[in-house]
Amino acid sequence: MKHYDHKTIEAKWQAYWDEHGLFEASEKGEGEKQYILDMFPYPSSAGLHVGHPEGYTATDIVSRFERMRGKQVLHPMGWDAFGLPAENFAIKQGVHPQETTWSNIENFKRQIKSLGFSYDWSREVNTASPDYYRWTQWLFLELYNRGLAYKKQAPVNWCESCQTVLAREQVVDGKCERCGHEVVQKDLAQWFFKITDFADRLLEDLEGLDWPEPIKLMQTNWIGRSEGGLLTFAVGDESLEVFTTRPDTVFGATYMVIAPEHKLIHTLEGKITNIDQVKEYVEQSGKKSELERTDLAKEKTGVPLEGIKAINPATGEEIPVWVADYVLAGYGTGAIMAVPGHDVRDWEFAKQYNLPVVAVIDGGDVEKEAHVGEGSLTNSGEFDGLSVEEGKQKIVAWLGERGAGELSVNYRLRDWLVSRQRYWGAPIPILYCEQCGEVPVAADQLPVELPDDVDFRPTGESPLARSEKFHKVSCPKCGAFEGVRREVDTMDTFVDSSWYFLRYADAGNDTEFASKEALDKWCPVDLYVGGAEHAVLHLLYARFVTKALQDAGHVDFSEPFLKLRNQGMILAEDGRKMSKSLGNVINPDDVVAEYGADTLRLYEMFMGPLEDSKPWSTKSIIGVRRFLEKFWLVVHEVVRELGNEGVRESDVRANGHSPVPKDDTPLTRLAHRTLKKVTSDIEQFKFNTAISAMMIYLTELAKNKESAGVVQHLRLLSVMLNPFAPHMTEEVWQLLGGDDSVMRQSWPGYDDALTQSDTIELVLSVNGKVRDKMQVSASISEDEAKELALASEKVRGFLEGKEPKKVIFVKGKLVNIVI
Ligand code: ANZ
Ligand code: ZN
Ligand code: ZN
Repeated sequence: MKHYDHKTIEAKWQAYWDEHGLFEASEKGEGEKQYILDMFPYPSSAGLHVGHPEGYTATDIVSRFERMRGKQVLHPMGWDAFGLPAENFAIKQGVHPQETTWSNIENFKRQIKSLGFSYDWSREVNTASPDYYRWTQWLFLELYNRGLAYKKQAPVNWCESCQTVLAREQVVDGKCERCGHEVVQKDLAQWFFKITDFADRLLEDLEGLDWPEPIKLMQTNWIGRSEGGLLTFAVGDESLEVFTTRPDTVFGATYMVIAPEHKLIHTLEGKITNIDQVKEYVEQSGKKSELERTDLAKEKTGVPLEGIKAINPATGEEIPVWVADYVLAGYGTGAIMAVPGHDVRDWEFAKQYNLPVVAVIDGGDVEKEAHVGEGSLTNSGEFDGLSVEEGKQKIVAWLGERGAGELSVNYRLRDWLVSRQRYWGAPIPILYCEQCGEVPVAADQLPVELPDDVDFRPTGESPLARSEKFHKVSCPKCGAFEGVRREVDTMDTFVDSSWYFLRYADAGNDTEFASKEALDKWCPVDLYVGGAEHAVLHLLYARFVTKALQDAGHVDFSEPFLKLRNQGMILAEDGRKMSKSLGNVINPDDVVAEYGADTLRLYEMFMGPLEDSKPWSTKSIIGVRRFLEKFWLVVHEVVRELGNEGVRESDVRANGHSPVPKDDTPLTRLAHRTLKKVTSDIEQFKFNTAISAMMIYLTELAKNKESAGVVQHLRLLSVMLNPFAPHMTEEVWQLLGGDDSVMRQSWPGYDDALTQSDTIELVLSVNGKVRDKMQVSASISEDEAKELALASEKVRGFLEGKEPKKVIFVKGKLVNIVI
């Protein structure tokens, strides 16, 4: 017998699938469409991590399963290829990012292909190639033309040492993630996408999505909708607006605080008597990150604006105005009314600087701590006695009559900062003309290609600024050649990935980002799988872009991903995170070489529930390999016993090529139960328990090698197991006389009647008390059951030698003996 030689088998079937184009999603076809998508990887130089094939195997199982169920499946793969690591490598080693990226992609593709995933490679996308980023630039212009992309001066995170703007998530504990240098706030002109216009739709539409609840919650919190009031306080001739979720507490506002960036500091500069001290404070807080500023545990700092006072519009009293960095410039109005009696941060600040604390909601002791809970209003004039909710409405209305208040909704969500002072990204398609100002590049001039005559060393300005070639351009508006420069910033890579799923529908299109027909045919995505680390940004951006494109009439749906599932993290054997520095990284190439792709796939699905984090275990991978070897062995033994002709005949004799055995034997009942379980487990993403069920089935098959229907059972197992272990099941299918490729077989249906267990647990009781249990055949007769009950040792112990008065039998359940 041939041993299970995974190398030859896997190479053979990968070539076969390729040659027959079995993974290509066809534009024509009958079945319902299913768009099954993986989050595309960044092709790093480290190559594939064992975490990648976890999600990829899950979607591959579902894709293969759905194809067998007659669906038309679109299952594509591509590369999120722009990004910082390639550029950093270029800075250090002098190798052009294009070169490293393209060779990394080649390596990634080889690795992914070696795992037998059923991707339609004819639709591969690469975000760093001009025929892709041309459409990323087109998207930018679509947004620009609809007023959803704009440039404005804004405080951004800036690393002095790297000389670049950083995304919020690249700032770790106030330091640059790359070099550890302190990050400062800097005012720079940057490009933004107006995602805030979509805040309400982004919230409301979450409801209809089949996504994990924690992810929906994180999106909800990120958008952070708060209802409250905008209240106006007079400060001399100026006025100071604040956003508050607690207008009911306005009588307790004993001071105000503005953010260090607030413009009032400049407008009132002449009146502030300690302006030097204030300016010094403003400069110091510019060095802190948002996290440090809002950290509840950190001591609060602040400086009073001496020489000015505000008037509380409810009490008419004069109150001081402070500048303190626990108030953020980018939220609400960048100023607050401080209510130390009922807000924790205000309370701490007031205690520290000896500011008055007044209780305006009863039920607490504000001398000891802020009372943040419910209660009725007090010290609030005519509003005393109202509840918090009533107070909010009535006080805003009352202040509104005097032009000092209105209801308002505020969002935590900010506009999306998309410009980067970096090289390896899509250039922003905007020109600056001395005559005409900001001018968008004409659509037929796209792509604005990345120049290659650049120096990557960071200087604070995008490397594109120093390319000669790049700026040789005329103004599309006035035709001038002189005094025209291109925008030198590139786009955040999250822009590239905000729309890539649309491109797969029509990846080769060179006149549109995708045709209407192709989008109608395939989109939106039916199933999306990836890590939970993309819970907020990527998913939110893709949702925003979809809605913007819907408004522009380019797509007919409002949500890109109907169903989302997360995969957990695969940890090292020692339970720690796999990392190069710990030397505990498992390379998928080694696993494929030693055990085979089928084993790796099956093992990663067998490790536990998909969404859980779980440690790698070499011992378990060997166990999974043994399962495949056992299947291989049983098939070979049966084939040897019957001969090839015998295999064919026995199959026809069994029941004319029906995929599932139909006779009423325990083995057939097990087959139907297994099929039912595997079917519903795949539907529910419970791949590990599906595999266990197939293992049990195989154990029984091995015990029944000689039985008449065994060929049919083995064929059934190769169909069921095919989505999980596609290569070896093809080989086995062929050995068992199957025609064509097993992946082209229909997913078989089970017979529900045959899934009923053939044994039941029979309960034996005496006078209604359970005394014994027994496994018996489900079809046990009344007489047999009664006989068994009376013969039970345990039952006899309770009969005390008496003759039973009555013996009651309930079919399928119990025998009760009455004495
Ligand atoms: C008075 C007050 C009294 C507040 C009270 C709270 C409790 P959410 O729920 O997150 O929207 N706030 C407003 N703008 C701020 C800023 N730029 N920086 C820091 N804090 C700011 O929070 C809204 C509350 O956060 C507002 O309501 C304001 O404090 C504070 F018993 O106003 B409140
Ligand atoms: Zn840095
Ligand atoms: Zn011009």
